[in-house]
Amino acid sequence: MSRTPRTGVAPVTEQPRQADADPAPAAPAPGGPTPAAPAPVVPAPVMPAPVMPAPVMPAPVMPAPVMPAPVMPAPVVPAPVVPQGSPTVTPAGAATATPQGSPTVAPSATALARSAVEAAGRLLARPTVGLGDVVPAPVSVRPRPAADFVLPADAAVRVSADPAAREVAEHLAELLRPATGYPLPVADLPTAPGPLWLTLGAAAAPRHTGPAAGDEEGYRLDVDPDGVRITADTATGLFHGVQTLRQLLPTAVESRTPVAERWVVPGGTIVDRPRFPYRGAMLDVARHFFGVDDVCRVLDHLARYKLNHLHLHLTDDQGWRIAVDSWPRLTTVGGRTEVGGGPGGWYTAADYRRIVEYAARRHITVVPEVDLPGHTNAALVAYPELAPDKVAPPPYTGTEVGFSHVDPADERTYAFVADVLGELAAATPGPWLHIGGDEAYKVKGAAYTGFVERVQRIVAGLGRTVVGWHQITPAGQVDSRVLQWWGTDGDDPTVAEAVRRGARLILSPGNHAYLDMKYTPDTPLGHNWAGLIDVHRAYHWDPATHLAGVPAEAVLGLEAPLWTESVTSLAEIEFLLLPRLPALAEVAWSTPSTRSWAGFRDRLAGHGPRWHAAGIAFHPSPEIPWPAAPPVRHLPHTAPTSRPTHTTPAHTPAPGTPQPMPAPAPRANDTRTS
Ligand code: TNX
Repeated sequence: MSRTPRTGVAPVTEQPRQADADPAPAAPAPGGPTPAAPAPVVPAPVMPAPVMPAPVMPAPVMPAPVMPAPVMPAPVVPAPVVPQGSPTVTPAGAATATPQGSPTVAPSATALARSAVEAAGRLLARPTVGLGDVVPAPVSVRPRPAADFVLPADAAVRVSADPAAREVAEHLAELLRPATGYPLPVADLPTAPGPLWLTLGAAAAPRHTGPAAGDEEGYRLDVDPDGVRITADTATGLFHGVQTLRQLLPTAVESRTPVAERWVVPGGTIVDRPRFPYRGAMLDVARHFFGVDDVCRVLDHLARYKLNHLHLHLTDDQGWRIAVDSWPRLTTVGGRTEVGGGPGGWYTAADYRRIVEYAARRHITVVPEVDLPGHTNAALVAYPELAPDKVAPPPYTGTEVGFSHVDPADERTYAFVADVLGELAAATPGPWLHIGGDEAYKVKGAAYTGFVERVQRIVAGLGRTVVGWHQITPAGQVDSRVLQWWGTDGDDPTVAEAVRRGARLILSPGNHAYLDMKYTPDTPLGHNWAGLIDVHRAYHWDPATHLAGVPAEAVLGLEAPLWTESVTSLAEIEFLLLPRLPALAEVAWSTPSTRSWAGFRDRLAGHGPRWHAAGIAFHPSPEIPWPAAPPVRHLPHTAPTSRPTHTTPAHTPAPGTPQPMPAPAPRANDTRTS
C-alpha cells in the first residue's frame, strides 16, 4: 500500500498488518493459469459499431482491446421482426404476430396459420442467451428449448395489486423501454393479458408452486411461448427475478436507445433463492468523494448481481462526508479535503435521502459507517474539542492510517457520538449502524474497549444493530452484534470465540474480497498489501467454511469493500468492481453445488458486451473468455449522439483508466476448471 507522508503530525508506528509490505503476489490456486501472454495488437478492433461512441477516457495503460472474430454467433434473424398490424391476442393471453388478412379464414385454418407463424417465429428467433447463463448461478434451471418467448411490441406488464410489487413492475418496464422502444404499460393483475406477469405469493400463481415458504428473496421464473411469469413471496423476490429476466434477454437490451432486435427469452423454468442473507459491497467515499450519481450507478451494479447491501464508509481522516445538523462544521470544514488535495465534498440530508431511496427501490439496504474512535482527523480539524489535546490537527490528504482518534476520556465525545449516530439513524431506514473501530492504534486496552462498549450501547439505544470491523471483538458483546472480518488468514481464534458468545459475522477477507487490491502486478490502480486478487481468487472461497471454528449459521454473508485511496473516478470504481463483483455475488448467492469456476467464466463472458453496451467500464481480465460484442442495429434516427457518463465532474479520470472493451480470451492458457 502506498503511504504518503503526513504533514504536521508526529509519526506513529503502525501496527503491522499481515502481508503489509507489498508481499509477493498471492499464490495462484493449484492448477492455476500460466500468466496470460499480452494480447497481440491489431491495427483496429474488428468489432461492429458499438452502441456507444468511443469512450472519452484517456489512452489506457491496458493493452488496446483487440476483438477476435466474434465468438458469439451473430443473431440469425436477418431483420427485425416487429409484429405487423395489430397483434392477435389469444384466449390464453399471449400476443402473437399474425399475417395480415388472416382474420377472414375459418377458425381451424386460423389456428393452423397461427401455429405455423409461431413455429416459424421460434425458428427465426433463437435466443442468444441460454436459460442457465445467469450470474449469480440460480438454484435450479430447467430449460425447455421449444418454449422460447418473443416479447411483442404491444407487451404489457401485469402485476399483483401491491405498491412494492408495482414498483418492481415499473422498474422492469423502465429497464426494457429504452432498448425495445415499446411502451410497456404496467397494470394490475388480473385486468388484462400479459405477457409479462409479476405475481406476489404462490397462491396468486396456481400454475406454480413458488419458492420455499419463508424464503424472502427467492423467486420463480417461467418462460413459455405465451409469456414470462415471475412469482415470489415478496417484492424483493420479484425484483431479483426481474434481474434474471434482464440477463436472459439479448445483449442489446442494455442499449439506451431503441434497437432492432428480436427480444427472445429462452424457454424453461428457474427456481432461485440466495444462500446468504447479507450480500454487500462497500464504497469508501471518504478518501475520495463520489457524488450521488456515482453512488446510484454503483447501486445499479449491485442490483444487477442481486447484492442487497451498500455499506458507505462516510468518515475518515481525509474527509467527513455526511451532513450532521447538530455539528455542522463536520462537513463545512471537515468535508473539504480528500486524498491528494482534491476538493472533497459531502452529502446533504437531501443527497443522503436520494441515495437511500434509490437503494430502497433496488431492494438494497444502506449501511452507513462513522469510523470511531480512530480515522477521525477530519472531525478533529472541524471540532478540536474532540481531540485528546484539544488542538486542531492540520487537514490530512495522505494515505497513512492509525494516527488520529477522538478523546475517549471526555464526556463531550460521547455527546458527539450520540448526536451523530442519532441523526444518521433517523435518516437511515435499514437496521444497521456501522461504528468502524479499525486501526485505532493509539487508543489501547480498556480505553478502547470501554469506548466501543459505550458506543455499542448508544447504537442499541437507537434500536439499531451494531456492525464494526473485527477489531472491536475484545469489547463486550451486545445483542446480535455483527463483526466485519477483514483478515487474510482463515484462523482467528478471538473472532471464533466472539461467535461462540453470540456475535455474527460478515466476511470481507482482505485477500479475496478487497476490491481495492490489484488484479495483477501491473494493474494501474489499487493496493497489494493483501495480495493480488484476480477474478479466480475473488471467486475461490466459501464464507461458510472460511474461518476455522466458525459455524456457517454465524455467517450472515459477505461484503466486498472498495477503499478509494487510489480511486478518483467512476470509471476507476467500475474497473475495480467488474468483473470481481459478480464473482463475489455468486459466492454469496449461489449454493456450492451450482457453482464452478469453469461455469462461472462462461456465464460471465456474455456480460462484457452488456457492460460495453451500457457504457460501463470494466477490467477485461484475460481469465474470462469474452466474446466479441454482437452487432447492434439501431432503429433509424435513434443512434445515440453522446455517451452517458455519470462520472462526478470534479474527478478527472486518472491515467490507466480502462476502456470498457473486453479483451480476447486466452482460453488455451486458462486450464482451471474448479
Ligand atoms: C485497511 S480494512 C483499512 C482501510 C484502508 C484499507 C486499504 C479496514 C477496516 N481498514 O483504512 O483504506 O486497508 O486497503
